[in-house]
Amino acid sequence: MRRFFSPAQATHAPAQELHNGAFTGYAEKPSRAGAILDAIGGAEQPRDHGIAPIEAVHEAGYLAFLRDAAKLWQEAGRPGQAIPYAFPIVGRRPLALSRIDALLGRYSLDATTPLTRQTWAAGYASAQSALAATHALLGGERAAFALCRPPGHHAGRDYCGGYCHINVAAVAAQAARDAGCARVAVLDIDYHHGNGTQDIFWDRGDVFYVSVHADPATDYPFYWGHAEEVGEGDGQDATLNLPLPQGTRIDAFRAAQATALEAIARFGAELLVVSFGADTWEGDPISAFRLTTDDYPILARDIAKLGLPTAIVMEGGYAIDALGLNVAAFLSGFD
Ligand code: OKP
Ligand code: ZN
Repeated sequence: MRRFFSPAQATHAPAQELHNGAFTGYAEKPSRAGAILDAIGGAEQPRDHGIAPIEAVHEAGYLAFLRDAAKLWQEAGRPGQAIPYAFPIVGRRPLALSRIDALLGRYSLDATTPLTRQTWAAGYASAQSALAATHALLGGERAAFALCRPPGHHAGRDYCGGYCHINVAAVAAQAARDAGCARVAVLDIDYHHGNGTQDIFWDRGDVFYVSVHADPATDYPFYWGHAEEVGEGDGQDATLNLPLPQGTRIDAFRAAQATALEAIARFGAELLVVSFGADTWEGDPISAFRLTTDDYPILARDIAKLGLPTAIVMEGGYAIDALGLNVAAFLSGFD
């Protein structure tokens, strides 16, 4: 399987994140990428498909913010990484904002996604890896892997959060649509619900979003991913949420994924994007499912049986010592 990664993706390295009321080391470390590369035998550097496919799923003002935030933070005399602390909760009227703290709150879902001088370049490169995987499929490959770090599924059209800035799965899905695939599906099997991807395609009937994830009653992102969220307007029933309790093991996870796969087949997708997180693994430091390394090829083979061209984009997975093996195990299921 072709695999894509750009070295620029490793440059985003926040020092700390806010966790349970105190600062701890940032979980979404650059070394995640190295661990995966070692286990899968390296990757090709993606060709640059430019900014247009990113602008197709993100608001221009948000992208400008991502580009400028760390500079504005520095110009305000602040050391280190930019972090928001005040948020214009749902319903605030649009305002012309200039102060960095106002911008950070406007364009952030949470306070656990610090921005650095390298964030934009890393996020942009991560999206290029996702685009390279999509174009490999359009060129005839059955499956391709984008080692997308930073991840993307928590980022919406105009907000970052959950370690995500550019929604790489959405960029990949939209690129497939723009290349002529009439119907595209995104299957999200990261531990966390992909609120950003859901939001981006919420009212669209051409991209089906289905997620198997930890129940938002107990887990981040809390405000999205409940079973009753099914999309609206043209997107009515083009969103499917399958939340599972903490402690979930392979049998229940596989059954939920089977429900997701049946729905994707019924939808009539021509191309599939898989948001893959290895944070469903039993030893993940921030998650609470109980999948084992040997479970990943089983899940992957079930997906491969759909017979759709499949772009696998990396999302979470924070047990770095096991991460490479878990990703390699998942990819092996597509051989
Ligand atoms: C990103 B992905 C822990 C607080 C929770 C957000 C989790 C983001 C997960 N410090 N932080 O879906 O794996
Ligand atoms: Zn996750």
